[in-house]
Amino acid sequence: MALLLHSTPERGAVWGRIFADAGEGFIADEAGVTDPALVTHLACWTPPADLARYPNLRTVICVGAGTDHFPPLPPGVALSRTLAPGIEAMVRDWVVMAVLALHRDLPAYLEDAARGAWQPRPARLARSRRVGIMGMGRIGRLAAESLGALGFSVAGYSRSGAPVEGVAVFGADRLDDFLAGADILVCLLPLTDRTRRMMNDAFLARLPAGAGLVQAGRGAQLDMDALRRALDSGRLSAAMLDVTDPEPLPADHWAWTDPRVLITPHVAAHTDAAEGARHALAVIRADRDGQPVPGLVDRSRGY
Ligand code: NDP
Ligand code: OXD
Repeated sequence: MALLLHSTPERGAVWGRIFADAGEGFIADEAGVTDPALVTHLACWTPPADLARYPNLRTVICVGAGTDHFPPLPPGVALSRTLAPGIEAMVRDWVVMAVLALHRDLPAYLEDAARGAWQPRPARLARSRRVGIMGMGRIGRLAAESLGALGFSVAGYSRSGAPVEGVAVFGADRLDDFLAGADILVCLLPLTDRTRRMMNDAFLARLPAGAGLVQAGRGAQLDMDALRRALDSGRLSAAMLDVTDPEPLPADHWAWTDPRVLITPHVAAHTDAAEGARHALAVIRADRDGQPVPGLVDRSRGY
């Protein structure tokens, strides 16, 4: 019984030490597989092409939080996404940065600065700004807590509408009400059949005039042409994106040079190697003990 890591040598070195300390079988890369039948777990960002090579494979562990890029797995093989406090904290930090940037007009000040223009603008109190977070999962809840602590008026939106303490959560049947109250909209949704291209012209038109958009989910959720139209019409005042469609965003894409759009290249989080290894150990042990596997992805709903 062993875990095969399909990743970088740097990650392999950290995982190797942690697995050795834990007394668990570990293979640092495919070249080190002497007997494919020994491989019971595989950890990777993108899986190797031939998973059928491993007849005793039980779980594939995605070393990140989102698993939308995973192909179908062989029958009986479970998919686990990495649950790591570091991923969640890093995305939360990025979202707080982006919301503050839009709240305090950073895109406009950067544009002024490029021209050497000293041009103060009126500022608003955080409590007068309504932030709507789409996706009240592990990251959305953390972001809601931090933004609430900064004084923003925070609402949430999720498929189930499950309650979250201190946040008004809207279920999928109340999208219109949710959007109408989002001065700054934050997307922290997984990419699924339902959320692909969700943010299109009709969707953005339901936001208050001059709203801000913060996108840290997945690029394919936002129609980039609709984003441009919403900025041109004034429906949106500015946007900050960590994920784009496509990725990488081509060097000549309009969004790079539009002063209303701030872009980071999908860097809101990366998985700390040690945290990833600890998640993998938890998966192996839960599986061995017949317990629910942490981070189990429900592939029928897509997350
Ligand atoms: P979770 O699975 O914990 O939460 C997902 C949330 O989205 C849940 O609240 C869920 O609703 C909601 N949801 C799913 N589908 C819909 C839908 N169709 N309509 C409304 N709500 C929906 O995920 P995480 O918080 O851990 O991560 C969210 C996403 O963030 C990841 O899937 C990934 O795409 C992205 N991400 C981006 C990173 C970056 O670097 N930019 C880094 C890490 C993650 P319910 O509660 O009812 O199930
Ligand atoms: C993730 C990511 O899903 O980095 O972990 O996007």
